[in-house]
Amino acid sequence: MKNILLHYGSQFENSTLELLSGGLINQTWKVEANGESFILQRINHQVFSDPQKIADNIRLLADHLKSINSNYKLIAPLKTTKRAELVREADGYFRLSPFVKNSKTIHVVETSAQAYEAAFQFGQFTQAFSKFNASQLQTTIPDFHNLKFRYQQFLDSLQNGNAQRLQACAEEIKEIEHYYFLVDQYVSAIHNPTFKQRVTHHDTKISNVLFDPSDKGICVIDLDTVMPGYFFSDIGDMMRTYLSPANEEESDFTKIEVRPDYYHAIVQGYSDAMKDELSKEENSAFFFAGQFLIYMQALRFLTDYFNDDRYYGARYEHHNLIRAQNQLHLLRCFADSKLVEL
Ligand code: GN1
Ligand code: MG
Repeated sequence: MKNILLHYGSQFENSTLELLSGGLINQTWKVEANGESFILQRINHQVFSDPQKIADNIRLLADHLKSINSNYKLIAPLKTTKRAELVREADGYFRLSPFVKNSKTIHVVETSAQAYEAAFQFGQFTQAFSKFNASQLQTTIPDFHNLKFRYQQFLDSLQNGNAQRLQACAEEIKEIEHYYFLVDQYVSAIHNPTFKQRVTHHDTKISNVLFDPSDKGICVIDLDTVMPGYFFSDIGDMMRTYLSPANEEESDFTKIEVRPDYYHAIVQGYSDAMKDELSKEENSAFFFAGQFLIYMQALRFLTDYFNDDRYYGARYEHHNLIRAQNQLHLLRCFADSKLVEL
């Protein structure tokens, strides 16, 4: 780690590192050097096959903000002494960003006010680029939130996956098939010109928002999956991860519930930040957004279980099955919640 940091200058000679609890894909550390704080991240290059695209995207976005004199806060990575945005090592790519002073991250959403703040921040992020042509961005993970593609990967796993696991999961397979109408709804949405492709974050979990000490949102972080996309991706992942007090790791499914006040907070926060960006059709698709993303995550966990956990990994034998069942349970709770459109 010290070697990596030295690419950024000699002030990192006496630095200390603390591993921050990370996601399933990338790893993150907080670095202290010379009285200043930074964030160091290792990018999983199995998942992001060309990390330079991430850096190029962030630079395009930063240039755009500058060209319109926007004061939107975008956290761009620091450059090495050789002016590179990434450091390549045998075990992946690393990048260093400034740590925003007086900021904190939250790992579990505990109030609907936090859900509102986060949704406002993700809405504001997309809104800040409303005059930017999103198709200029490069795709850092192809077909990342393409539900049709995810369904095809599921079908492929039914053909080629672990036979024993497939045999034991007839119930789950049936349930996944039962929700196929969501794939159809997704396909018709993306063919509908009133659903616009915008600058979309694609990873709207709460730990990707920085908060100030009084729980006001400051900005969003982790721009790896920023690509052209649809509002229902960002809204959907907020619903998937904020509505229930128990997360995707919970194996006691009785703890999973859908909190209506959190749903309304997400819709309100996002709408307040987006102002009149969303079309009438998009405004009627908030509930679809939640179904779309919860379903896609159930599909991805189950597919990975059939593929012997090669994408998400597993900390115990049936980990990805539990995660898939958990998400299917959440999907059922969401459908039963009778949440009406605002
Ligand atoms: C992965 O690494 P993390 O936790 O931010 C995944 C998301 C999933 C999430 C499920 C690049 O995100 O799409 O929703 O796991 N990211 C990638 O926990 O696959
Ligand atoms: Mg991420």
